Amino acid sequence: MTERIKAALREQQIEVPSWAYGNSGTRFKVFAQPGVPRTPQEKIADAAQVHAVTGIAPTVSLHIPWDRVDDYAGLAKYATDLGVRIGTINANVFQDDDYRLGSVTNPDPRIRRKALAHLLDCVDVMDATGSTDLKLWFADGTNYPGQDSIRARQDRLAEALDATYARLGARQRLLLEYKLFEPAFYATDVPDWGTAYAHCLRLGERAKVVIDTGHHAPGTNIEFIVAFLLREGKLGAFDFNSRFYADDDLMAGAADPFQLFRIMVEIVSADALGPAGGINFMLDQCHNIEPKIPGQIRSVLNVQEATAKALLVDAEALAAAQAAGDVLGAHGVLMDAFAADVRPLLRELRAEQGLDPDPMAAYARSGYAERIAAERVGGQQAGWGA
Ligand code: RM4
Ligand code: MN
Repeated sequence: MTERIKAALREQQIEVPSWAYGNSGTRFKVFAQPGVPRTPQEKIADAAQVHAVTGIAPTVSLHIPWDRVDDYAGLAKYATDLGVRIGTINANVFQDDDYRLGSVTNPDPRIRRKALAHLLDCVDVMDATGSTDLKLWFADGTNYPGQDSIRARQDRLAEALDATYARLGARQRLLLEYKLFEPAFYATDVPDWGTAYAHCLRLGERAKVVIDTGHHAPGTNIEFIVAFLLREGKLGAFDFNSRFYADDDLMAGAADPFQLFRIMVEIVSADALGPAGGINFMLDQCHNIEPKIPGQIRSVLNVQEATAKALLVDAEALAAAQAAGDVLGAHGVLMDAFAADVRPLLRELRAEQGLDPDPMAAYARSGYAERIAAERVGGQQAGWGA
């Protein structure tokens, strides 16, 4: 049993976002931190530290244009030299004055063409970096009833998605992310999993839905969405983070570790944890007040802990209780796994892999934080672009 769990955990991979290492904040204030990266290279170097101590975060997502460089193949080589790889390419069509009324759904065809050109540019970036996933999140929507035609915007969205999908290489996927509201407050163009699913279904086999855990209405049963999309073969990725209120982007597993466990239970029960499952487990977070690299390490560990607990669920006992209609027995099997302390097992696993059993302490001891604070002076600190 323990060996089976360890084998599954050894296969697990979590992808970190380049923007988590840059300055971020709310619309009220961005608090700068010492040692913050000034270039995409420095962000990748920070991500490499997370992988070095956790052993399970070998890829880093880029966001274009925040991570624009002249030589993407060179950037990919830079990453591999540091022991990590470039993962998902995130398109950004939400920070240009032209996009006030939307990007790919904008009523103005010139602006729609501009947005689509950026999406296609992102596929060029993927070709150069060897990335297989293009992640699309659109800030598009309307603020007032009557502002624009809800149906026409869906038509425009479909047109842009078709053109982007057609441009993908045989090994590349389109990941469509949804979000309930913000920045649009009346009608968001991709507000929920159903909308994302319908577009992906029409597009084809290599179009999949991304679940950002912070993008739902309060009380939404996210593990139901996970189970449903898994069953349909349409779950492509997660953007993990925690939320108390809206899209808070706090550390995964911080606000509701039980929810993260319930999500991972669905993943484990569908046997979708390893690379063969085709799910990209990404973090999408901002560390506004806590130090960024330790914030990422903590988040990776939180996902790993939730996964270990999910792997502990006694599947046979659960199935038997469910078949017998034993409500409390079945619930008890799940709660037993959630209540287990998996930290000793994870320490043991890390020691076996030649890692420090305590990644947070290992990073603190490494002196990396002090070194970047001393070295990274001058220049423009990276930020999430607001
Ligand atoms: C969005 C969405 C995207 C992320 C940006 C920064 O709300 O979650 O995944 O790329 O934020
Ligand atoms: Mn996201």
